[in-house]
Amino acid sequence: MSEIQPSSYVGFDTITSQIEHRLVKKGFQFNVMVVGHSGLGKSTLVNTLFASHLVDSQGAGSGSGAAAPAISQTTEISVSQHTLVEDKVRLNINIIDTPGFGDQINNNKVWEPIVKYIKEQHSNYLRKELTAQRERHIRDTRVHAVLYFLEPNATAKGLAPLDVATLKRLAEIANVIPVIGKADTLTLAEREAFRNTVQRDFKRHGLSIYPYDSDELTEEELELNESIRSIIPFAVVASEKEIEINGETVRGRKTRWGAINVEDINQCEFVYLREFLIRTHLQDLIESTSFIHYERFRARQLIALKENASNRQSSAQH
Ligand SMILES: Nc1nc2c(ncn2[C@@H]2O[C@H](COP(=O)(O)OP(=O)(O)OP(=O)(O)O)[C@@H](O)[C@H]2O)c(=O)[nH]1
Ligand SMILES: [Mg+2]
Repeated sequence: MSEIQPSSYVGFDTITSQIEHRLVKKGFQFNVMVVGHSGLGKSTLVNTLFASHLVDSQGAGSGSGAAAPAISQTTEISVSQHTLVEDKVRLNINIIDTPGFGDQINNNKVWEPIVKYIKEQHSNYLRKELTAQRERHIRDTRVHAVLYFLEPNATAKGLAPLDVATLKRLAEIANVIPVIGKADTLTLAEREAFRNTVQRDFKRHGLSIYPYDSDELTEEELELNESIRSIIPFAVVASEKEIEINGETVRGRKTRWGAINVEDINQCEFVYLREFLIRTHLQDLIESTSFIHYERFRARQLIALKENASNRQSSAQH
């Protein structure tokens, strides 16, 4: 028996462009959250991270130009929506800003509202997935990346106990990307020393920090992850203002060592962070959320549902 050979060109090699066309039409949804101690520049950073690339913004903290309202202390979890378009690809970014912790007398369980928010998004997604008339396209509000802000520490003291406790809870349910806020308050040597202690602490406390390695990754991808891991936490400087450096207007800050252009890769890692989020790891952040964190949540919920049902059944029989 001979195998059936297509006698002429069938054309299924266009499948990649068909998929691409569909993805581009649908656009991508990416949700990023900022968490950490109060006053570390979380709101300033997320308000400006994509500012130079935005085409449209809505909601709290959507200002990106010089006329934007001043950033004030964040008092509740708030979501702002932004859209980037590049080469016909549409990227919808939701930024979830959260109130910083620190000023409460009781700093116990500061992570609770944040954990609750992340789990609620998983729960909403699961509910939509389980309805009989399943929507063809479920709007994704799951948190794909949590930028966790660490207080800049010139004496290279490692992670504070509150950070360890919070990171532990968050790393179990989301992709956590630690950053050192207000890095302009440290010298380059101090940043490096702090980074090294923090990296050591991640290992010491068994914190599972993004990116994750897996058997499915290619040699090249593993190498990229390794190099990313060496600069985590990213030392970032944020600014809502524009300043003049050598006659050029740039987004920056004046510091005691001179002016810093936040977009200059020799002065801080703001650009690396942005590239990492939307250029090199966007798809992986979305997939890891779906296949690792959401999947874990989903499995637990479904087991709990089943147990509840069988408990109800057995109590009804007695
Ligand atoms: N030196 C320095 N100051 C910064 C930086 N980023 C923000 N600031 C300033 O720090 C102050 C607090 O910034 P926010 O962005 O409101 O800080 P936050 O982390 O959102 O604070 P909460 O909303 O209270 O959690 C503001 O005066 C900012 O201008 C930075 O990178 N370096
Ligand atoms: Mg804030």
